[in-house]
Amino acid sequence: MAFELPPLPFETNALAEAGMCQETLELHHGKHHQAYVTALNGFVEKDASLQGKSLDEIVKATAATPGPVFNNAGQHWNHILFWQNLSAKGGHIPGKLAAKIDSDLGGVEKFKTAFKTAATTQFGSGWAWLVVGTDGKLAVTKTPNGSNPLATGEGHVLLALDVWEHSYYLDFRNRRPDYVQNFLDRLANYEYAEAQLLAA
Ligand code: MN3
Repeated sequence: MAFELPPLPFETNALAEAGMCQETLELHHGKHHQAYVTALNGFVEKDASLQGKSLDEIVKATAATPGPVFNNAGQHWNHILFWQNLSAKGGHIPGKLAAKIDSDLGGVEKFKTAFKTAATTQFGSGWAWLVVGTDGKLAVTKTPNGSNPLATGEGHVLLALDVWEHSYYLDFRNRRPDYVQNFLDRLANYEYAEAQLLAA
């Protein structure tokens, strides 16, 4: 069974007022994410050892020797999460997640500073993450290119932010720090993150 591009959980124009325009979402979801899915399916078709494996299994199986299969599988995995992490009414941190941020990361402002530092110091393409680690504590982390906390074993993802240029160039040009701040304050779906925390 081939991998498929999941539909966005909102219309492509839904986030425009919150800082992510329709053209960004049309290109990012319809072209970039689709290209990862198409490439991954091409590799699976030609490699019997990948057939019948779940996406998680392919990411984990290829993480030690990252090449084109890992890159495209990782990017498919990452973008599935990313779309769930965006909301037109984002930015509000609900109580249970806020309490966990206070106890593990020293408060919301320190969390946002740490996340912004991770997202802006990821040189070149990559991702920033809020995870609940194997020790049960929240942590902010970053990965290059298509890698992710599933591949690195750093824990269960609560929030994912794409910092590839294709994610922000139409809306923020070269200003990655502004894109990250806007995500944290207006786009981040912290309700989704809290649900992931409670399920972890
Ligand atoms: Mn992307």
